[in-house]
Amino acid sequence: MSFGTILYVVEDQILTITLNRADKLNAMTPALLRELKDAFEDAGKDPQVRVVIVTGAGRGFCAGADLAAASELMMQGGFSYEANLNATYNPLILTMQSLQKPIIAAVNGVAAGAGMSLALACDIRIAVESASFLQAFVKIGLIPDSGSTWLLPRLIGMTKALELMLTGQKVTAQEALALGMINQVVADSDFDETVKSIARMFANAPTKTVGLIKQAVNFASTSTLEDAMKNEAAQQELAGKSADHTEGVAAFLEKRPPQFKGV
Ligand code: LHQ
Repeated sequence: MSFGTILYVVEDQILTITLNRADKLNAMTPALLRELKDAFEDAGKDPQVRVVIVTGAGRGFCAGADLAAASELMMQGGFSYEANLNATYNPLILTMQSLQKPIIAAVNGVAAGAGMSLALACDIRIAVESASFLQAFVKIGLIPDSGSTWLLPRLIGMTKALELMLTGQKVTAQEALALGMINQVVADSDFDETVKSIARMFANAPTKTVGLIKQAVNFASTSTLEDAMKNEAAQQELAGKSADHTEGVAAFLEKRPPQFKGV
């Protein structure tokens, strides 16, 4: 795969997508948003990909919308915030949520605005000690976008989510961990290896089932208990017919580690 604003590397069934605009803290241009969405779509179709890592080049994870590029678009006239979000950011976040493979945000530095939303839309978030998170939108007179108003309260509760969105205050990696916003904080020196070992675990997991778990949890977040259980039953029917389920049970009975193929 060849892209201009991101790096796309598949190794040992692990896809690493690196936002590659280091000098602008990987701020999102229209091209980067398009390429990111294409990359996740490709990941969904490629059986060689069983887990995705999203990270940033240089010292930042992602500083949100590239404000220079956005203001250029605005200067041209006729710019609609609504049409822009509906055409670019929203499809990207929905593509990530519907990807039936786990996505790990390797938050290597600051995640701001839609860059924070991008991290929130991943399934697992591992941050380096020096990382930080800010709902920068209010600082420039905008409301949060790219799913933050939906994702953040679900992750950390209304009280803190609203506070962070209303103030735009910066949260350190340790604070984010205490809030339940991220899964783990790792020392800079151990970061790459920790992220890789989590990705390796997922690359050897029953990928089809992992995708179904993701689907079921996302479904349940907007459904009744009754509908959630019906959906669990339907998804378990699919998982139960997977080769990995057969292998998992056989491995248990034979007292050996399972060899999951992801199907
Ligand atoms: C940037 C950016 C950036 C361009 C750093 N753009 N260059 C959707 C639709 C339409 C319109 C707008 O928005 C949206 C969604 C959103 O995401 S809105 C939120 C947009 N993001 C922000 O408001 C965050 C702006 N950035 C910052 O507040 C700071 O840069 C943070 C706190 C992220 C990092 O601060 P520092 O570590 O002190 O770095 P820095 O500010 O010195 O930035 C380094 C360089 O990156 C610098 O460029 P330069 O050429 O001067 O070295 C910045 O201008 C550039 N940069 N963020 N979003």
